[in-house]
Amino acid sequence: MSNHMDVQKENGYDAWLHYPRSSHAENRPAWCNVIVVTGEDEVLQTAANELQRGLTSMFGQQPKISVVPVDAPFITLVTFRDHPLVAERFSAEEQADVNAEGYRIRGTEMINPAQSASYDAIKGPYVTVAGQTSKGVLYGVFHLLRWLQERLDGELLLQATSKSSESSDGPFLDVLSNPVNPIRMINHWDNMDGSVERGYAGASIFYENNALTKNMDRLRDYARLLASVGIQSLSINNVNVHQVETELITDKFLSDVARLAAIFRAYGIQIYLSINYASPMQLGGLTTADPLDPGVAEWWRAKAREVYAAVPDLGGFVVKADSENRPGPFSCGRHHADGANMLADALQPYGGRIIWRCFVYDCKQDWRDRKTDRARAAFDHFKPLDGLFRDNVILQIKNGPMDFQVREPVSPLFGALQATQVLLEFQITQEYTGQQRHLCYLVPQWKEVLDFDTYAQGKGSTIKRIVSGSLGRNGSPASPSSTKYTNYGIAAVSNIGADTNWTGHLLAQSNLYGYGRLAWDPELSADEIADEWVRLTFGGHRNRSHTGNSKHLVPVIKKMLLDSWNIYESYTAPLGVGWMVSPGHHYGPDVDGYEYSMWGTYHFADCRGIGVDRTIATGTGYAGQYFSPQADIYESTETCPDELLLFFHHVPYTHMLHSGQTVIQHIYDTHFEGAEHAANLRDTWVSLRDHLDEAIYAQVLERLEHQAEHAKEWRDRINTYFYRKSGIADQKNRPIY
Ligand code: GCV
Repeated sequence: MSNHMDVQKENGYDAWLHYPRSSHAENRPAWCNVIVVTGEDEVLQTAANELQRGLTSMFGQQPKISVVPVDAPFITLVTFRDHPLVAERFSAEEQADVNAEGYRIRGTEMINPAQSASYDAIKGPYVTVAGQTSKGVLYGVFHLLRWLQERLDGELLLQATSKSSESSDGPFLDVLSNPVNPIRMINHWDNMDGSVERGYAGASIFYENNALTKNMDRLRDYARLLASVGIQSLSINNVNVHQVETELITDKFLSDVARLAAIFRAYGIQIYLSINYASPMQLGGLTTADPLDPGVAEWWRAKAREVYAAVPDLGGFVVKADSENRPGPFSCGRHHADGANMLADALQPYGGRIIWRCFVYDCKQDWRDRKTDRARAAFDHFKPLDGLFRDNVILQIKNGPMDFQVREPVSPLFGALQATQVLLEFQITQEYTGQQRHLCYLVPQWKEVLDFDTYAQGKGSTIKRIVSGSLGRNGSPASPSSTKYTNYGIAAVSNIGADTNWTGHLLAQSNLYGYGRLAWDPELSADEIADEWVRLTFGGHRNRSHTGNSKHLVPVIKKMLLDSWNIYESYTAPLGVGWMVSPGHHYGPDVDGYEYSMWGTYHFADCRGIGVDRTIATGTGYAGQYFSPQADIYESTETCPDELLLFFHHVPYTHMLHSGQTVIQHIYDTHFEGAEHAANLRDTWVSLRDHLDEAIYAQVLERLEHQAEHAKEWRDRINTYFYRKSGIADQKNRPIY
């Protein structure tokens, strides 16, 4: 039950881990009394502590942690290796089905003493959370806590979990879950001065005043959030590595890095450092950073020795090279495989990885030159290098060919690389999708990316299969376990900061949660993930419904989330053309903001039409970077999907869309509707007022009110711009200026 204190301190800090006290705490299953831990491992201890913490919060009674079996119902946390009764609980096949970070959970009624060699005194049900590794057990614990919360919230706490043994046959709980993506990573763009590049939730939680933060508790709480959704890799500084951060790999900061690593290690999270490619010059006083120079390679080998002496389990380095004015191998006339491989060789003895970003393009192009196309750049740079990278190099590729716009096609580089390990890069921070002042639940967008079929090896060559490593590449079947490294997966740019509720907009927590859940299992739907998140976040004292459960809130908030991406898209840049944002900070409408700049992001609107001709026949040829049939689909206006039309084609305003509307009328309609829908989001939230904790209600309302106003600004700027350019009136005669 909620109490006054809970309500007073409610601020969103606990996010989806707030474990509200159950109003049915008396139904606490007997097996929640004791947690039996077999094994000494640090992550296993974390798992036990997390379970204890969650159960105590939900039921108001602290379970005992024991290292020996007890003669009463209990939960046991074990790795298969350490479980004395493992063969009884899970067959060899059942164990083999669990991968390195997966888990099994099984809850059954009492063991038949005849079957049990050592636990023959147990009465009643018991639950086992088991994995090959303690990390698997930790993820299993968070699963179990979700499972319990769902049932408590819905008043569904199964009788079976506390009933007597006689009436039971079969387990009351039986789960097998394996993460689909071996690497599930978060990238921080945090600077040591405490700022966060493209951060919209306050300052960095890692650094302040060019030093490591003193607030280690906050970091630990962040580790909890990440581990609870299966994140196991974390890069802790901006890919734009400035002067001070260059020194993170020196003895000035390595002991701090080691302290950070220890905090995250306890939650099964490996940290990575972004490095400055020119470090041998900036730190080592060398005259070159040429990857083929033996002195440079030796400098990095010595550096790796030093870094790994301080942090033996460092994941490796993340590298942004030759991109947006960062140094890289191009300046020495070398290509990116030369650069990446030289670093990879230095890290190889320690099992370290090089995560090499493919966001490489000419950021000083001439806007008059209509043949140079930024969208082509990643493919043009990296396709020729396919197969040349070491085993411990992974290429990190943004989901689209431009830069995290609200709508872009999927990068063709994923399909094109047939013999190179890849990591997909998403952006959770909402740089171009409302900067956490607008609501934009991004999971539906990410789902579309993951489900996209590249046809690289025929039908079914989806992005999710490529990035998980499960699509055989280069003719050979996929088998990450047969290689030394399991170097596939997903990374995403963090959306958190020092704001109390982590993400600024409380509802933006759903994107962090959703990213983790989707990286674990890309088959989960956007709806399922939203459902989980809303239940976990709005259960208990955060709502004031008389039942204390989130029944009333779930469908309403879920719908707000699920509609929000399309709403945001509808009042911003139309039909996939992108940009139209204020230069620099990227917030708010400015249709020509980037039109005459060097950044390669144009819409080419004139009095006749709009869009970028990226066809093979008459344009930049970008459409030809896809396999057939995608290349053919994009090449023709007849088949190109409406939502990407202006990304691929320059068309007259009177061009008829598949929707049956002209381009110009579509622009007017979507912008009027989009602004209305944004206002509806606010009104819907207002309708929930009586059900919500006051402070939570107010936090979100403030953002939604701003969004509704700002959507009008977008609507009027875009509509007016195109009315003035085209001279074509709105069929419905609505106000345009
Ligand atoms: C970290 C975009 C952003 C930059 C970012 C860059 C990148 O250009 O605006 O802030 O730099 O992407 O991904 O490297």
